[in-house]
Amino acid sequence: MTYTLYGSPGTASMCVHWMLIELGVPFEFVALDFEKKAQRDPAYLEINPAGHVPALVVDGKAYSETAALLMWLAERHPERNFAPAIGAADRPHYLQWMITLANSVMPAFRLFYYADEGAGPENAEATKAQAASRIALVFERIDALLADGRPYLLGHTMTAADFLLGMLARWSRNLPRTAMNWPHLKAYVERVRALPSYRKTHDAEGLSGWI
Ligand SMILES: N[C@@H](CCC(=O)N[C@@H](CS)C(=O)NCC(=O)O)C(=O)O
Repeated sequence: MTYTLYGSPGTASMCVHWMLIELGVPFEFVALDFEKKAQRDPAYLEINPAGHVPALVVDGKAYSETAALLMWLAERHPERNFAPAIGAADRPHYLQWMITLANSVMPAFRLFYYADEGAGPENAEATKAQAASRIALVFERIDALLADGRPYLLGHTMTAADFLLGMLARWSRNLPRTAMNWPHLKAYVERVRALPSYRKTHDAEGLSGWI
């Protein structure tokens, strides 16, 4: 089994990179140069026709979609319990949060950071404001959930959802209200970003501005 992760520092590939580091499995990270539009290179489009990162090549076959990759990696390494088993009591909440983060929060971040894509460059500021308010609504719900003192989104153990949320919290650093504006979410962020695997990912990608 070999893993090759195609990504770009600080982007959606970060949470998959982080999970691979946390899993301690061998992998190769291929950084695409967004400045040179490497994600639109025909050779890369063969790997991910959407022209997005991340893409994960496993035993010669390419797969994409951030949340799907996290959930699949969790299943491929069941010994780490990053996904509640089928039939487990917390499985519905796990699925609910993975879908909410992938389906509501990630697209809102995409709108915020690629604001021209929403309603054209002339409406970019309104698009950003709309995106930020959508993210705030979900952060509000997550903060309420974390208020019971649970260390991770689903409870006492880390799941794939924490890799996704930990990365999305970092993306909020340029929003009018960052994740640090909610007290329980702030404590959560401080907890996950202190994890050795998070630090290692941060350093490996040469990131700054959040730790
Ligand atoms: N739905 C995709 C979205 C991924 C996505 O938007 N990736 C961004 C980086 S955060 C990207 O590849 N941007 C480059 C581009 O759109 O040209 C996923 O979850 O994997």
